[in-house]
Amino acid sequence: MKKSVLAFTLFALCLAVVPAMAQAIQVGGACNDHWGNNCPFVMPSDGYLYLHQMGGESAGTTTFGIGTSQDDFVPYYTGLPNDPHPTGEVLVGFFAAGTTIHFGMYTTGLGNAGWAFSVDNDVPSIVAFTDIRDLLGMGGSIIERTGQDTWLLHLDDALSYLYDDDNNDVLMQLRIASTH
Ligand SMILES: [Ca+2]
Ligand SMILES: [Ca+2]
Ligand SMILES: [Ca+2]
Repeated sequence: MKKSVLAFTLFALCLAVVPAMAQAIQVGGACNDHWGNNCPFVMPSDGYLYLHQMGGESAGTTTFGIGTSQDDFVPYYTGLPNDPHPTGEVLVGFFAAGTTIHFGMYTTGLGNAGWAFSVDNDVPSIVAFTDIRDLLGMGGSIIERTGQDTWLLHLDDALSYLYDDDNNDVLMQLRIASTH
């Protein structure tokens, strides 16, 4: 094969693959808000926000918490999903109606380690906090309303982008209560 033909073939391959990847990311971004939050959870009313880990399926080990970066990350659970600490519900705090809650995760496994944040738009974060192929049938969202005051986050962990986007690595319930 002539060099010029080879170069053109490679160029054509790039043209075919790069838009496909970009489109996949855009589909994941279908539930983003104007500030780049992946599937943002916005407080529907004033209230106390509680988290409750509900297990999950992953070989990785995840610390889940609140934050927008490694610098302000506050952990609430470690050892997810297979060895959670604590196991029961935890209080995050009081938030006003309209507040977007920022979640973060740190995952280790198979010699790797990585972070994902609901406010970040890198590939690990998009896989973790959105449903790129809409497998859950919620328009790309991972936030399932499960009751009057409860929601369930169908999260991938922060290393899942290396393997899959199966939206079941860490299941995290959110509950809002007017008192605590
Ligand atoms: Ca996902
Ligand atoms: Ca996964
Ligand atoms: Ca999984």
